[in-house]
Amino acid sequence: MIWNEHYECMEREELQKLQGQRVKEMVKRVYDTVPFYRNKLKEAGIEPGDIKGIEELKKLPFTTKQDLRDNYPFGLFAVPQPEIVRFHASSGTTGKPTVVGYTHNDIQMWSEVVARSLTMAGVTKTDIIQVAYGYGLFTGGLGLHYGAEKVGASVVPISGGNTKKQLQLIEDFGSTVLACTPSYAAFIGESLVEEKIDPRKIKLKAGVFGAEPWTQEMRAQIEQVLGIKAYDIYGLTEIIGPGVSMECQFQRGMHIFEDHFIPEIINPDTGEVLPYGELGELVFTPATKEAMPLIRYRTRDLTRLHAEQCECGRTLVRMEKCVGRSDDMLIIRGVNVFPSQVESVLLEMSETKPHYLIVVDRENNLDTMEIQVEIEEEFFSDEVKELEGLRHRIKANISSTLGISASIRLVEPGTIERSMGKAKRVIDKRNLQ
Ligand code: DLL
Repeated sequence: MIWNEHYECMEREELQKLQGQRVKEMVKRVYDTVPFYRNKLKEAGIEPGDIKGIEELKKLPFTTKQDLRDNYPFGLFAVPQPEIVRFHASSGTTGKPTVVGYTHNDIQMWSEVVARSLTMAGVTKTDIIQVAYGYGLFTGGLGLHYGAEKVGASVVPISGGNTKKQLQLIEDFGSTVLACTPSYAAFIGESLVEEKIDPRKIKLKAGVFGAEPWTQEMRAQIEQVLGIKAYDIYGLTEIIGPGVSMECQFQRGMHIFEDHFIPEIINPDTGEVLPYGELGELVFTPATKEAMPLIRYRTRDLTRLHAEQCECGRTLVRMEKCVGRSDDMLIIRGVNVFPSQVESVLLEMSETKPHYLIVVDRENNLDTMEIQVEIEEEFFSDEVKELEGLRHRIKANISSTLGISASIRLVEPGTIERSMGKAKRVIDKRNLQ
C-alpha cells in the first residue's frame, strides 16, 4: 500500500522540477521575511532571482545548529507569531534547546508524511497503534500521533515510560503496532519475558522505531522477542520531527519524502556535494515548511543515499541506516569508533543482551575504553571459566572489528540503566577533565 502514489512514485524528472520550484519560492520567502537569511544570502552574493531550479541548490549557503542557537528562540521564523500553532524543541547536551515552530499547514504536511511512513509499515485504520514515544516538546509522540490519526488507526497515546502499563495495554487493548525508540522496544520485550507473557498471545505485528541509531542485529533481537516486523523511521526536530524518511516493506534503506525534504550528501570537511552511494553528512532543505524553512541544514548524521528504484514502486531516494552522528563519533587512541559498531559486534553473539555502555577515559595520557555488557541470565550463572571465555571472545571480536582493544566487563542482567526514550550508550569521562 502506498499512501500518496502521486508524490511517492513521481518520475524523477518531474520531482526535480517540483523541488526546483519549491526551493525557488522558499528562498524568495526567507529573503523577504528572515533577516538572518537575507544577510546570509547577501553575504554569499546571491539574489533570490539567481535561484531558478534545483541545480542552483548547491550554490546556497549551509545552515547549522549553531545558527539556530544564535537565533534562539524565534529568530529564524518566517511567519509572525499568530500564525504559529505549535512549538517543539530538542534538548541539546549543552545550553539552550533548539526551538521550532509549526503553522497549521506545517502540521498538516507533517501528518501527511507520517501517514505515508506508517502506511509503509502496513498500518491501516484497522490497527491499534501504541505510541510510546515521549509526548511533549520532543517530536516523537505528537508526530506519530497525528500521522496515525490521519491514517485512521486507533491511537493509544500512552507516551514513554510506565512499562508495566505498556504491557497491560498491549495485552488488554490488543495493540497491533508499537511506536517507540528501539532501545525502549528492547526493554519492553525484556519486560514481556520477565512478566511471562506469551508473545503468541499478544497481537503486535509491527514496530515503528527510530530517534536513535540501531543496528540490524538489534532489529533481529527485537523482532524475535516481540514477534513483530521492525521498521526504521528517521527524522529530526529541525526538519519536522519523525517522518523525514521511513523504510518500506523491502527494508533496503529509508525512503526520503523528497517533495518536502530535499536531501544532499556532503563531505563534512569541505562542504562539497558527493554523488549517490558515497558516505557523508546528510543535509536537508525542507522547502515547503512555512514557519521555519531552512536552507541546506547540516544534520551531522552520516549515511549514504541510493537512487535506484525500489521494488515497492516508490521513486524516492533511500538513505541507509545512519552510521551515527559525526558528533557521536569517538576518537579513541586516534581510531574512529561509532557506538553502532560496538552494538553490531555485541549483538551478533547470542549470549549478550541489547544493553551495553561504553565508558571512555584517559589514564596516563592514554585513552581507555571499557565496554560493559549485560549477558543473558542463563549464561551469567555459568562457571567462572566459561564467563572468562566469553569475555575473551567479545574482546577479540571488538578488537578485530574496531581495530582497537577494549576492556570488557560482563555485568549482571538488569544492571545497566534502561531507557524509555533515547538510550545513553557512551560516557566519555575525557570531556569532564
Ligand atoms: O528524534 C525525531 C524522531 C522521533 C525520529 C521519533 C524518529 C522517531 P531529534 O530529537 O531532533 O528528533 O533527534 C534527531 O536523532 O539527527 C539522528 O541523529 C537521530 N535519529 C533520528 N531517527 C533516527 C534513526 C527525533 N531512525 C536525531 N536512526 C537525528 C538513527 C536517528 N538515528
